[in-house]
Amino acid sequence: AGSSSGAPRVAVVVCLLKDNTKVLLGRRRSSRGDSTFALPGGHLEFGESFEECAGRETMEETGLAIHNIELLTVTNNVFSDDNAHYVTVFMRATCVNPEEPPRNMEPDKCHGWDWYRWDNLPQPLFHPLQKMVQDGFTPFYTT
Ligand code: 8DG
Ligand code: MG
Ligand code: MG
Repeated sequence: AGSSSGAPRVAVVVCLLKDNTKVLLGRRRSSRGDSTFALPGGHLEFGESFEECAGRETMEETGLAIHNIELLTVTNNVFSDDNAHYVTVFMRATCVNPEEPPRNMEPDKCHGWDWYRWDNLPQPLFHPLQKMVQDGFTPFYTT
């Protein structure tokens, strides 16, 4: 809400990978992209690195500790529904404890988290993520 008609803001979101085939998604409760499936993530805070922000937001929202945090790509996103503009930094990471289930730490902002195969993603996806999928982007490790 705060960014309406203001300067572009920086968001950091995390492709949290499981078995190098699945990502963690949650259905949003928000005026921006309500009911769409999105990655964990949020606003970059003053002085933070992308890696620090990825780890902090993932912990705040899912209770999961992450590592192997790496930069994937950056996209430019203008949200017509509430006139917001984000530069979105997409990171990838894996769980420190692969067997630990995600917890819905912010139930006012999310309906809950689950793992989804990239070749069977839920619909509708949050628009910035939908754009990436349409462009053929994948977050996984290649050998
Ligand atoms: P914070 O107060 O915790 O910092 O913010 P938040 O409540 O967690 O914000 P958010 O909406 O989850 O994330 C900030 C913005 O990031 C969001 O409004 C638009 C942008 N964004 C994307 N793609 C994605 C995505 O896949 N997931 C999330 N969570 N945000 C995304 O462009
Ligand atoms: Mg957050
Ligand atoms: Mg968030």
